[in-house]
Order: sequence, then C-alpha cells, then structure tokens
Amino acid sequence: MEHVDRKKQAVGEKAAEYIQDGMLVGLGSGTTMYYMLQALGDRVKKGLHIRGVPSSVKTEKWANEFGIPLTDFSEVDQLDIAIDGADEIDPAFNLIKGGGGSLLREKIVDMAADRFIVVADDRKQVDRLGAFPLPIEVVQFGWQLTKKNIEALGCSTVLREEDGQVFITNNDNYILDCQFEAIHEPKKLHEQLKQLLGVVETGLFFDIVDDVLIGRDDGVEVLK
Ligand code: ABF
Repeated sequence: MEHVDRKKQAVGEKAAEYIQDGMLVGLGSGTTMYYMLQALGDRVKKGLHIRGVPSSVKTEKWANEFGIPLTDFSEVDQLDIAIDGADEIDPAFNLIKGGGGSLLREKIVDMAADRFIVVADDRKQVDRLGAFPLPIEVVQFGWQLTKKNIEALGCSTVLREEDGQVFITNNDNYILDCQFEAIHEPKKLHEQLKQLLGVVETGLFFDIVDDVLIGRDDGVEVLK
C-alpha cells in the first residue's frame, strides 16, 4: 500500500472508533474517508446501530457498499458527530476543503454536527492556508462574471475540469479553483467572497472544527 495511504488508513480507522451506538453521523468525503467508512462498515456488521448522512454521491456509494444505513435532512436536523477530510489545516484549525468538489454538502453536513472531527495525513498541515488553490462553488449562469469579481480580490482562478469536461458538482454548479498568495484572514476572505453574486459557497472552513486526527509515520496524533 502507498506510504500516504497507510497514514490515511490509520487515521480513518481511528476516527471510526469515535462513533458510538445510536449516533447520527455526518459522513465526509475524500480518500481518507474511504478508510473510515470501511472501518465503520465493519462495526455495523458487528452490530453497531448508527445512521449516516453522506456529504457526496461518492460517499453515499461507498457507504452503501459498506452496508452503512443512511438517512437525510428530511428525517434528521441535527447530527451527533461529523467526520471529514481536508486539503489544508492551519494551527487554528482553519481548513481549506473542496479538492474533491463536495465542499457545499460537506459544509452543510459538518455544520449540522455537535462535534466535527477532521481526519488527515500529515501532509495537510500548513502554517498558513493558501498553497492549495481555494475551491469556490459558483452557479453556472454568468460564471465568467463571477470569476472576474473573485479575481478582483487578488487571485487567479481556473474553471475546474475533469476528464476534459467542465466539472459539475453534485448540486449542478461549477467549481473555480482560486490561487491566492497566502490566506491571512480566512474568515474575512470568506465573507468577501460570499457577498459576490454567483458565489454559492467557499472551501474555507473556520470556527467549526473540534478535533483533528493526523496520520503520521509513527501513528495517529490527536489535536484538540
Ligand atoms: C474532503 O477531503 C475534501 O474536502 C477534500 O478535498 C478531501 C481531501 O482529503 P483526502 O486526501 O482524504 O482525499 O473532505
């Protein structure tokens, strides 16, 4: 197994241990979450009773593959815990998320949980956000104008493509990947972006993370 994947597997499996019988669980997206879902599925097979709300179609597919019972916000309006990956994590637990294109549903699910745990390999830890291009979900109509207004805040943007086609999110929107120099004030930048017509949501997550589990060569580190 790939060196990095061993870290992802270790931290994903560790996170699954935080889930207790009877919980409503926010299921994040990304490759680290694949390992969490696999471990959670094993516990369900052994009798754990939980229901999960998936944060992407891909997570929904994985959860079904692993036999994890699912529900949605037509049935529940509060989650006990959410577990999700990240692309960058700074020392204040501000995150950049959305590398996988699921940031909107991720933020809705993660914000609905009493406790939000991030799982990541140690490559994701940064002193300051911004090296990773910030994903921003925008409506398709007039995206070129939205792009210009976002770039006026001091970044270069690229319309995300996948397999030579424009990437379409699970919510039928586009993603602009925005390269800022360094993001010194994530909350302020998020608020500036959210005011722009056509912006649906940003991949900046702040004031939401309770615990961070980091996969390292020598095991899993728990940051509070
Ligand atoms: C997800 O986790 C996304 O927000 C992010 O792109 C992804 C990255 O993590 P991984 O390395 O596990 O794929 O939540």
